[in-house]
Amino acid sequence: MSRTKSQLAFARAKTLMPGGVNSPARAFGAVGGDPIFIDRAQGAYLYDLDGNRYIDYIGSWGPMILGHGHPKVVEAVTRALHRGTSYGAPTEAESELAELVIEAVPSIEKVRLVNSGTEATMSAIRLARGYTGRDVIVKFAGNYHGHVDSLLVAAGSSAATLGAPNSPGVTCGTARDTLVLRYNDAAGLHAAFERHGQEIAGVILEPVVGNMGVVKPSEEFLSAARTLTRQYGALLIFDEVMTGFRVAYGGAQSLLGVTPDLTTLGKIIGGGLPVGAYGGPAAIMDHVLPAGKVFQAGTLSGNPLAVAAGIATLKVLRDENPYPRLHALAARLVGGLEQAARDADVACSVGWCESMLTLFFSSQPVTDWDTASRCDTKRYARYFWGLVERGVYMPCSQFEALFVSAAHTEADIDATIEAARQALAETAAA
Ligand code: KE4
Repeated sequence: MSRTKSQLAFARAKTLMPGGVNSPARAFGAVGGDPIFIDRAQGAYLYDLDGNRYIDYIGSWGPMILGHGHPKVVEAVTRALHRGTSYGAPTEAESELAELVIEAVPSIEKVRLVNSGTEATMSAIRLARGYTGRDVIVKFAGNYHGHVDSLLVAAGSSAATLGAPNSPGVTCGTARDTLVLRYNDAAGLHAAFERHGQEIAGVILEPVVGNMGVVKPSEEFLSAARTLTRQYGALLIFDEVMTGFRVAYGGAQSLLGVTPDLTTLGKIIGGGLPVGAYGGPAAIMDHVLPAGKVFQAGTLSGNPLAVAAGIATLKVLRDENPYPRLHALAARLVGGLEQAARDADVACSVGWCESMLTLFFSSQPVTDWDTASRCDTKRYARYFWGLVERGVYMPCSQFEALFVSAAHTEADIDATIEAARQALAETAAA
């Protein structure tokens, strides 16, 4: 496959934007080589500048659950476009999207629309701090919540000590209010609350993790998070930016049977355009300006085009219910990948929840960042490129989820399994 035009485009982009991209995950740093520049997308497929076609499993990192260019989304955005692109004033469409979210997620009585998942989590932790009057936020290694200063923090010297910045520009003062614990470690969470319980404003977690690869919570861990936050008067925040409307129409909380105090959303609720949201009980959300005193604002929040794409997407998900078929397609892919890894004698394990999954290059199950970080990322990189050469576009990092969309077919899944079989055999030989 020639990718000359992508290489030339990347050389130009690097002279204009840091690293030639507008989000680091896209720069292929984790797999090496030059990123592929996309010309267009349709259904389950991406087409690069050189005309190569790929079966797409990144789906814009989650939003494209219906596939690219769904006619109802295209029609809704086109119709909105001709009525103007932004007003900076309230519209009925924002209430319609809010109603769809509130109907889908019972723990949400009121919701505020923003422009990204990062804005949603940043606002949710500010609200938790404003509502409780406390400072400390608990997060978990391997969970990513966007580039919020308070959440760009590495674990402190020992799990029960407050965090240290893990990016230049994040101050020690900011990091000091963040506690980073081990995911799926109920005992560690108990210890942290015993030591800091009266200072903790909120606990934020991915209820099904996508950002270390797909990792499910243990019942004990999730139950501890719910019990301890309630016992100490802290808020439990489910970051469902990725899992919201992805693993079920009601999100991961509808599958796990645990009700958070706040939920953050993004990705799918914008249907590929910029929308994030945070929501919860009115008693908490009415602390947000102008109903309350916790400040949060945004010029393009509730943007008519983005909201139109979100409404159209959620209505298709609600009315056509693709979830059983998404589950079946993902199950077919999981079975095929596991068999291909066994046949190639490559040690792999799978993390999977509905239409998001990860093939870990690890002989042991991945349950937290410690086990995830022991994966063979070099072999994953060879597997990634082996698939690219065969027209399959997987996440460009071992520590990401792949996504099956409603536009994928069984033939796409079978072609992917065959490509993976060949790519895995190559990695075994390397
Ligand atoms: P954004 O600010 O990128 O819209 O959302 C941040 C965010 C928050 N919470 C979760 C659970 C997320 O997964 C994300 C963003 N996900 C990454 C990929 N795993 C986005 C890709 C990128 O950064 O380019």
